[in-house]
Amino acid sequence: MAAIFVLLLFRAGWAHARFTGQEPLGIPIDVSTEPWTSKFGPQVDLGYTGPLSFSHLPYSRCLDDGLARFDIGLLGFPFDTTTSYRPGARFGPFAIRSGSRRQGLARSTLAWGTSPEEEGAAILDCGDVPLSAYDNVKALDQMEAAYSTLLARPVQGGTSAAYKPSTAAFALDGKEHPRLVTLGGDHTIVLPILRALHEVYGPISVIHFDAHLDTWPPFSVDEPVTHGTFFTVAAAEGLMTNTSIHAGIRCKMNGFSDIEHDESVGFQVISTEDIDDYGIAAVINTIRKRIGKSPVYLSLDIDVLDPGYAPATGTIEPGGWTVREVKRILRGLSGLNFVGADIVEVAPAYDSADITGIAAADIVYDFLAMMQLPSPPSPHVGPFSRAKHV
Ligand SMILES: [Mn+2]
Repeated sequence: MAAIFVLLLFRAGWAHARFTGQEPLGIPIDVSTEPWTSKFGPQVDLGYTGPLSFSHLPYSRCLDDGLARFDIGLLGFPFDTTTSYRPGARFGPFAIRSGSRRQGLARSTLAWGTSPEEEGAAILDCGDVPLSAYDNVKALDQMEAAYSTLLARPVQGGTSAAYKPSTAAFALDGKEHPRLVTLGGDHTIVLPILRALHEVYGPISVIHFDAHLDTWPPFSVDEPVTHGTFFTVAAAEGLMTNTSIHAGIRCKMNGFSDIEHDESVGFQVISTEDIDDYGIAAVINTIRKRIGKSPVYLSLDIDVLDPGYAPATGTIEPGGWTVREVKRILRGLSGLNFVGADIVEVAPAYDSADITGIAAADIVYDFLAMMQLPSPPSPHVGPFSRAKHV
């Protein structure tokens, strides 16, 4: 019995030390006198080494860790048992974290002129929620409970003077709440997320990047919740305002009645082709006008991208947007009142050279900047010049 207890202590200490950098249990060894450290000094992990967290962020299993503090948390929902075609998005959180290893949140780009870290929010990888792979009703309950739990945590309040509170003005209790970027998972994960957000904010708008409407009426009375019907269920529960908007729609429809039903669920449609017919600025302005100042949740299905950029997904639709186009639209949405975001439907078993996971991780980096900037960044002016924000 004692041996088991000691073993458990050792395992807990090892795991804790590995992910938090804190001292393990036992007497520390003076590593500075050892051959490795005396010769090479303290070293950090390389891009391709070390335990897997998003962009090498500190990692905590936040649901079990009462000491975890964050303003923006990354949370994995490894769930894919309500997909209609190819499964595999339960491995999405792994693929997105794996794709993020070469990027650092302290590093800026010419396009942003800043970095997620520079904008001041404390960002933490809160790990994955262990969800039932056998019982969808239970899994949805687990997702809602996990999301609600973390939404109710106190915020850290920033890592620098650049930090700007963002949610207290919209929360029903008038308090600042953490924001979560969820790594899916199939698209159904949005239903329990919207349920949890509704408790804190009341009805909110949704910006939905996707090739598909996801507002179809339930296919059967017995099975109302799928990754193509969850928005209809959410609307019936009163979770959304009627000022939501899709971006990138190009799916084959059953008829125009699909669009009429979509409008009744509260959505306006920006199609994939609108970017060619009206231009990027019009796409951005249409979204901003539709959302206005209301609290808004952004959900991005990786299948909004062309399969050439993102083959690793469940319901492929050829002819989509480029990664560059999506990134440019996201920059243009900076300053909207985001209460959370997700990226879903990354199913890495269908990937080629990790390109989908890397693209998804790059988009999450953009979420983390977009959610903090008060307005879109100024365009980078001319070759090798400095953007306004720098
Ligand atoms: Mn979808």
